[in-house]
Amino acid sequence: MIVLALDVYERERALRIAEDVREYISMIKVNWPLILGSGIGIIRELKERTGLPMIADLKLADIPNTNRLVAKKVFEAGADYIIVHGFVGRDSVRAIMELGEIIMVVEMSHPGAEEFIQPVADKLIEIANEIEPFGVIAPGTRPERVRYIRKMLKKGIKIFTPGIGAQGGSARKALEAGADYIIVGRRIYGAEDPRRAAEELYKEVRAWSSG
Ligand code: O7M
Repeated sequence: MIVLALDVYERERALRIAEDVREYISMIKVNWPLILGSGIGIIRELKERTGLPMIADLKLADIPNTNRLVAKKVFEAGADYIIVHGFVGRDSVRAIMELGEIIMVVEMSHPGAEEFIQPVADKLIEIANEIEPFGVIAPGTRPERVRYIRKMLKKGIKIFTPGIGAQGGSARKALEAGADYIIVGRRIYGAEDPRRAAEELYKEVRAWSSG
């Protein structure tokens, strides 16, 4: 239930960290820093080295045709899931879903999310309940919002919560509130010993999961 947010630039470093922490994580999330730093081929390389599902976090937010053109290349590159924004509307989201599995942003973890995205979270939940993505993004920094989103969201749609660790969110609180996966970046890849950091987090999460 830990998703590693591998936000480093360098290919070698990304591969080394992924291999080091592999046994403690469930998926790897690749965002623009790694894609721009190492090229899109890093998705398949990480997938082959670790055997883990890959999430491409591009937060796509364009017209349906452009979303489709981008998503096609990213799925072809080996991504199992693509993260998309819902605020651009159902048609843009559906265009990507026709090509593969998606995770849709319902509410973000940073303070600025309160300006625009939190006020429309109910509408985004409504879209998610209608189109049934694999999962949604909810703020690990606001467990009360995770609890609310869990309550409003159709059963079976997974909740991914970024914001754990470096942004101040607690893994335990996010999971208690209903998160299925916690997304963690700097707390693992920024640690002096990423393997130990991942192991510690894994134990913390496992201890909580088993009650
Ligand atoms: O643990 P961190 O703070 O180093 O990294 C968090 C990762 O999650 C990083 O890749 C962010 O881009 C991403 N993220 C957020 O931090 N907040 C959000 O609201 C959404 C995401 C995300 O993954 O969106 C899909």
